[in-house]
Amino acid sequence: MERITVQTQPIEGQKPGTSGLRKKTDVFMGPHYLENFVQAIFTGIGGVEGKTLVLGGDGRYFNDRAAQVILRMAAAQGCARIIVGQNALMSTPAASNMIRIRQTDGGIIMSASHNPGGPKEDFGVKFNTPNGGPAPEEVTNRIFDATRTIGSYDILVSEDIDLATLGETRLADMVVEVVDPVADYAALMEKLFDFDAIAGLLKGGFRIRFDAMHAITGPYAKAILEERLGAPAGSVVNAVPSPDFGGGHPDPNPIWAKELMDVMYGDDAPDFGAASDGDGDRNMIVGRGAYVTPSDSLALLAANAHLAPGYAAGLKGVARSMPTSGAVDRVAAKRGLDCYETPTGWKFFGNLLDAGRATLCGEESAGTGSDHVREKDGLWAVLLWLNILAATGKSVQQMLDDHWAEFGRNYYSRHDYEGVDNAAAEGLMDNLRARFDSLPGQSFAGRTVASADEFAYDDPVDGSHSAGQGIRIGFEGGGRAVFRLSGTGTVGATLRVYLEDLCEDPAAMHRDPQEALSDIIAAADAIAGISERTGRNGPDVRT
Ligand code: VG1
Ligand code: CO
Repeated sequence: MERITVQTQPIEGQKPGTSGLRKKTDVFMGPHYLENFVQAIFTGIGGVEGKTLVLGGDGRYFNDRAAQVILRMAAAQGCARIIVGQNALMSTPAASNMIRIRQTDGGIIMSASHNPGGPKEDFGVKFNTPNGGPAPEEVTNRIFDATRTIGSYDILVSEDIDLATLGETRLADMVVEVVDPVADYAALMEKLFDFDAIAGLLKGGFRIRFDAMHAITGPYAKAILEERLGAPAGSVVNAVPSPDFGGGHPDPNPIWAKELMDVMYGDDAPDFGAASDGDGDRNMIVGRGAYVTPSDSLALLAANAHLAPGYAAGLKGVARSMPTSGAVDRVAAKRGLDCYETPTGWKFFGNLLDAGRATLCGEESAGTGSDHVREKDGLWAVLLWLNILAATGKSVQQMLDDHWAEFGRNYYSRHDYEGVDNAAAEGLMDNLRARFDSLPGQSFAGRTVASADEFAYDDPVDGSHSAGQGIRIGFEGGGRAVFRLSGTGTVGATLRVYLEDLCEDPAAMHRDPQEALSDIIAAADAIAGISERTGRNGPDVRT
């Protein structure tokens, strides 16, 4: 086996976004593109010599080829061991768990998460640190710096490594350990939740439908929900990971998981439905005729997590990303829990979890998780919900009704404008920034602005500062509109507008969110000039 040094030069734009580097697949497949970025990761973490890493991905197109390249580069650079999921597959939360239980020096996850996959769609690579979490900004900045100075990379010339057979092989001096990607994760879930209670619920005729959206959670959900917990075969649908996710968009929300929504709102709907995303860290929860917004799900899990064995001792605190609704804050206030507000992206929860300040975390984008790993975790959320339903004997709708009766309801919706012209999107944000002083006191669509600013975060654990994390407009009476540009897209800009209003009137808990938020929506448009500046009549996606 020959080890060679390949000359290369920096490639523009290899800057990790909200969660790793995501680009069109053909960009990633271009000359040196993947190799440059992988080398930058290695350089950014001080080299891989003597280290142990985890490697896995969500199975999207190019996942298998990319894995071979990463293995050859690691072997050429003295890496001691790579623990790789069978067929280079591993969900993001399972990879986080593997990094932790094997105490590795980190891991590389090949995924563009909820972005579609295929030759014409998206691919991505991210590095997770030894705590199992996405690399914090200090590390991604070092990686980005390395992409700008790279001149060469070392790689082995070798045959492909067999990743289908479990067990250990060698690539030069490096051990390649092919593992079952599901087993350790399933064992962790069994420790956290009352599997007997959930199995009893299912045995009693409680029907579930889990939509894996042709992505990585298929094998996990089959093993856990059907094989261990006894849900009837067929409860898990779209369960075989496919390189293009069946031509779909593996993002669990009412738009992209419409097939599931139709079943859950149709005749003879099951009691409980759920879906996950490309890499298995997101979740959508829907009862019979009852969609649960992710912000409500976080609040409801925070209020009831103690019903599951893994959280019986109570929570140390909770955290949510800034654009996530304040529903969880109301739970925290009533229960006397610390509540943290972080920028968007799971990497900002890592320090709080490591320091034992928060147990549950969540984002409005269908991400919930806890200190059991350092990523959000789709199936974990599904199992916690099932555990709570088994313990209370309530339906999803009853859980929501009781929650709103106790804590009030934070009506919430996110409007996404996708593929917007970059300059138009930046212009919209800049225009808002320039008006922070003049907006308070002005009225738009009947709502008066109380505050206007741009969110910045000072990490309470390591003191790091992150600026420019989203523009917040607060209205008198408690409503809110937040404006942010996405950091995970690959074409143009995606403008996200997050809309929220608190309702404490018991007679008004069952309104359609779009209708309940109509004046906040109109005010947000009037303040930012969304339709005028983007040329769009309405959002592409409302969740
Ligand atoms: C989006 C979500 C954010 C999430 C991120 C990664 O980021 O809004 O909450 O953490 O995706 O999730 P952005 O920058 O596009 O708003 V995943 O499941 O795609 O890793
Ligand atoms: Co994801």
